[in-house]
Parts: sequence; C-alpha cells; structure tokens
Amino acid sequence: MSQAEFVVVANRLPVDRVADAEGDDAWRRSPGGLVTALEPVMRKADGAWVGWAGRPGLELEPFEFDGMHLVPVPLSADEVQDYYEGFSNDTIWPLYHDVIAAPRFKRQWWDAYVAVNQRFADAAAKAAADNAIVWVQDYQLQLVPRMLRQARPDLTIGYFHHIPFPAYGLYSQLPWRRQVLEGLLGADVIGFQRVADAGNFARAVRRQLRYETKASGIAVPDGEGGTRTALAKAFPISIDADSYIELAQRPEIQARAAEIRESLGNPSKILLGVDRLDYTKGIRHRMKAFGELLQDGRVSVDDVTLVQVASPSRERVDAYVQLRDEIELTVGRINGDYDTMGHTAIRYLHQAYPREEMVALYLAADVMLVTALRDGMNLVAKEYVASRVDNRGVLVLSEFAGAADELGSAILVNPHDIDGLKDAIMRAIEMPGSEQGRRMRALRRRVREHDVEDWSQDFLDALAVFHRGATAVTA
Ligand code: GDG
Repeated sequence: MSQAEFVVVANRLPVDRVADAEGDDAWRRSPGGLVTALEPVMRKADGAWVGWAGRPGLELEPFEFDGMHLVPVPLSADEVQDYYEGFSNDTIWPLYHDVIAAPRFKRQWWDAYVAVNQRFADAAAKAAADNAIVWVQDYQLQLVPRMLRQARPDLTIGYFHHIPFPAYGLYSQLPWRRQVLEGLLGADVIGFQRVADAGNFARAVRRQLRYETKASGIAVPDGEGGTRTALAKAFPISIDADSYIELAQRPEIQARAAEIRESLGNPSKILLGVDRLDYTKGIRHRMKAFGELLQDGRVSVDDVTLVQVASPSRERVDAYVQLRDEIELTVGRINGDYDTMGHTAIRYLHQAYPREEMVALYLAADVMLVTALRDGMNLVAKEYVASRVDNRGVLVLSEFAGAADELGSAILVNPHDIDGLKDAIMRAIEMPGSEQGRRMRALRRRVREHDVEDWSQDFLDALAVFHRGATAVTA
C-alpha cells in the first residue's frame, strides 16, 4: 500500500468483523460517529486509518474496504486486558471522569499502554507519506503524538481528546502524569471538548512541566535549545445532524414511534434515557429521582413511563459488572413497587439497537434525560434535538456534560441534587407546547449550525497552520 497524505489513528478501525451469509468472516462498517465525521475527509484526501480490528490475536495485512485504506494494529489477549480494559478503561477513564469510580494504578497496565502506543505510532509512521497530516484520536493513545514526532519530525500531528481532562488536583494522582503530558504535547494541535478541559490541561502542563502558556499556545522545548508552539483548544464535537433529520422524517420511523407509544400503553408522557451502561452517565441518579417522584405521588405509572436503553459496555471490567447489578436491582425494586398489570414504571433495555430504532425512540419521547455526572460531550443530547423535526419534546441536560456549553436552552440540571432533578423532570413533564417549541427551535438551530463536518473542518484548519507539506486537507 502506498503512503498516505492523511492518516487517522484510533484505537478501533472503523469496521467490525462479522459473519456473512455463508458464515464466513466479513467486514462491516461500524456505525460510530467518528467514522461518519472522518469519512468525507478520508475519501477526499485518500487517507489511511490505523487501528485495532477488535479481535485479540488477529494479525492482518493492510487492506482496502469501502474506499478506505485500513491498517490493522494487532493486540494480544493480554494486551487487550492490560492496555485497553486495564489502563485505558480502569485507570484513565475513571480518573478523567472525576474519580466517580476509583481509578486503579497498576504498573503492569502502564507498561502495556506504553508498548501498545509505540506499536500504533510505528504503524502510523509507516503509513504516512512525507509531510503528511496525522490525526490521533482519544485517551487510549495519549503517548502516540510524541512517539510519532520522534520517529517522523516532518509530520503535522493533531490529537483530539473525546473525554474530559480533569482538574489538576485529580490529574496529579496519576503516577505517570509527566509522561502523559509529554506524550500529548508531541502534537501540534491538542483538541478538547470544552474550554474548561483545555484550561485544565494547560494548568497541568504549567504545574508539572513548568512550560509557559499564553492564550491557547504552549511553548514546548524542541530538543534543540529552542521552543515550538503547540495549540491546546476546545473543538466541541457534533453529530451528522442531516442524517438524523432525514431518518426522523421517514414515515416508517414515525410510524414506529407511534407503535412504541402504543406498546407502552399510550402513557401521556414518555421519559427516555439512552446511554452506554457506564457509571459516568448518572443512570442511578435518574432512577432515584424518578422512583421518588412515584413514591411522592407526583407522577403515576398510568401516565408516565421511563424507558431506559442501557447498551452493553466494557462487560469485563469489574466496575461495570457492579454497576449493572446495582441498576438492575434498582429497576426491579421500582417496578416491583409501582408496576400495574397494564403499565410499567421503567422499561429497561440492556440491548443495542439499530440507529433507525434509536430515532423512533427519540421521536416517541416527550422528555429526554441526560444526567451524566461527567461527560466529554454527550452526543445523545444532540441526536435527540436533531431528531425532533416537530420542534416538540424537552431536553433535561446535566451541566457536567460538554453539550451544556452549547445547549443552554435545555433544562440544565445538577444530577447530584436529587430534589433539583425531580423538580426539573416535573417541569419538563408539565412544560406547555409553546415553551417546548421555543426551546427546541433554539437547540436545533445550534446543532444544525455546528455539525460534525464543521467540527472536523475547524480542527483541520487549525492543524493546517502547522503544515509543512504542499497540500492542505479539507473536510
Ligand atoms: C465518548 C465520550 C463524547 C448508544 N447506544 C446505542 C447507540 N448509542 C450511540 C448513541 C451515540 C453514541 O452511541 C454514544 O455517544 P455519547 O457521546 O453519548 O457517549 P460515549 O459513548 O461515552 O462517547 C462522549 C463522545 O465520545 C464523542 O466525542 O460525546 O462524551 O464519552 O451516538 O446514539 N447507537 C445505536 N444503538 C444503541 O443501542 N445504534
């Protein structure tokens, strides 16, 4: 395979290995938002995508799929445990989400993280043409920018961080705090979801490394006695709004939404939560508030149902096993106390659904509950808003989700304040249509004006300033 002018490096390749009709292995494009965001750029720039194929032990040569050059990085079963489930999802994930769960610091996990990051960096260095642009994605690969710069000083390197960057007091717990900062600073542009995340990062750099920062610029030693400037800035991610609008306008999806309401016994209000089953999403807080509203008699199962889609996630990490048990116990208790033969309090679905069904659910829901305790952005909030082509429905949104910076016309809540959350849910249930319309129009305007294509374009424009090559990459 020839070398590419534009290279994306992410933990996962944008494809899943599935069985085809004959039972043989085949590839299928994965439905994720990142693929949608980067696909147009990849096609235009004839780019390559470096990532893990999702199966331990699988060793594959680079291959072409659906017009994309894919470069698989192999991971052994032990590496999946130590680098991915361990360091990425049991150290960094809880630490960066304000230690909602306790991060575990294990030296063996760190060693695997370093070794695997080096393998990703080597693969990217091999795939990239002279002066190419490389865009590294997310917290599993924080060391790649520096490793890549050391191997290939000609490259222009961007990094986008999809999750929060924590306050210094928390970040400083990390035994490898300096190495991670140095790893990230190998990039020319380091993108964050919120202005506050970029601020936390700059503060950590000042405190730990004593580098000077000015506005978004950070003076990083260039190894030759001088400095180069790295840019650390917010680039809030978004969704492909048009595709949600298109789905929401399809008659069969609208019919499905009506069918969903019907099958729930036509309650007057449907509340909806859609999350990966993750302790950062505040699913327990949401259920506690709803359970108390039932207990207080402020709502009744005859009128109001909560639908909670909790898609399976990280099922081999202990904290997630525990969380699932707790949530399922809570659902069982609330339903046991309040269900009637005809109506249920919480319709709990530990399943993943096709996008069409998600949009039907968004259309069926009068109130969307996004009560994350900490969340980089939260795309579900934006998907709900984009889908409401009828300008109806109410978004209740945690101020601890990045989306709150843009979606100020939602009902903003502090999910730790259960009384406040209960009042917000009541306000949403009782909100007159005219106010729903006013708020929803403002929310939809924002999501349509700033979609995922703007996000990648803004990031790549910032990166282009550092580019030494002849051609710029455009989204
Ligand atoms: C990370 C950050 C940041 C969920 N269940 C199903 C399903 N989903 C889709 C949603 C949405 C996506 O998964 C989840 O994105 P979120 O943004 O809500 O959350 P994370 O997975 O934690 O994502 C987050 C994001 O990266 C992007 O930067 O916003 O803060 O944590 O698109 O719709 N999709 C389908 N079936 C399901 O059952 N089809």
